Amino acid sequence: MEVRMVKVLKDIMSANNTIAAENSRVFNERKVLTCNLMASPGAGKTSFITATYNAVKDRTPFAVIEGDIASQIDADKFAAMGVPVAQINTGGGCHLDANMIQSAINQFGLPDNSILFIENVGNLVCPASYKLGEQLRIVMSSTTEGYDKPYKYPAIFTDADAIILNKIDIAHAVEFDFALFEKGIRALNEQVPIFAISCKTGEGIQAWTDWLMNRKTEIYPGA
Ligand SMILES: Nc1nc2c(ncn2[C@@H]2O[C@H](COP(=O)(O)OP(=O)(O)OP(=O)(O)O)[C@@H](O)[C@H]2O)c(=O)[nH]1
Ligand SMILES: [Mg+2]
Repeated sequence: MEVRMVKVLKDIMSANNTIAAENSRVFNERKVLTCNLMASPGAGKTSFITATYNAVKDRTPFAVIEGDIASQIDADKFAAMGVPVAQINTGGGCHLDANMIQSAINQFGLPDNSILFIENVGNLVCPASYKLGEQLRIVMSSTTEGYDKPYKYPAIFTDADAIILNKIDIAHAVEFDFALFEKGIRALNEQVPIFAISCKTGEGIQAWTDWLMNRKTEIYPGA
């Protein structure tokens, strides 16, 4: 009997890209700089968004969309700080998609002219394939994961707009190899800026937020 191949994945991606383009149009109209933050579970995504918020909150409105398989633990942290936040629970799904973001942006007080951080589901594989309408794709790795993540999960690092290396305060204890990490990144993405930071000590946060605020001014001059 003949086997019929069904091109479901292509259709899913095409539908996702259409909605991502609609999201992008909304973000541009409202001058919202949207950062899609992708990393492994526990790399420090929530800590990083918190450190970024604390560094820029006097200069820009700020909002967060949290993506998790379950729970609203991370969203509760931002709500407690007074940050507009929406929680998406994927119920098992390993990534956010553009449709989820479209629903979320209509359901919470996303301020105009803001920086919107989307904390994607902790995973270095699936989030790489799904555009959300973001302007910046931020990929984080942490020293405790080892230097080899760019070699093992190349796709997510290849089209990143910025790479964050977190937990440098404990790099020595886990014998992290900075040179091999950077070599792995450069083989995939020659120009991407790499910010080595510690959310615990605050090291590197200023250089990162200077870059972020400059990108906001370049993308939305005069906003
Ligand atoms: N030493 C050290 N610990 C950190 C740093 N950043 C985060 N952590 C710790 O790492 C753990 C995970 O941090 P989170 O910010 O919750 O990580 P996450 O990526 O948001 O985790 P999930 O949302 O569960 O995927 C917490 O215990 C943090 O205190 C850092 O720079 N240095
Ligand atoms: Mg988190």
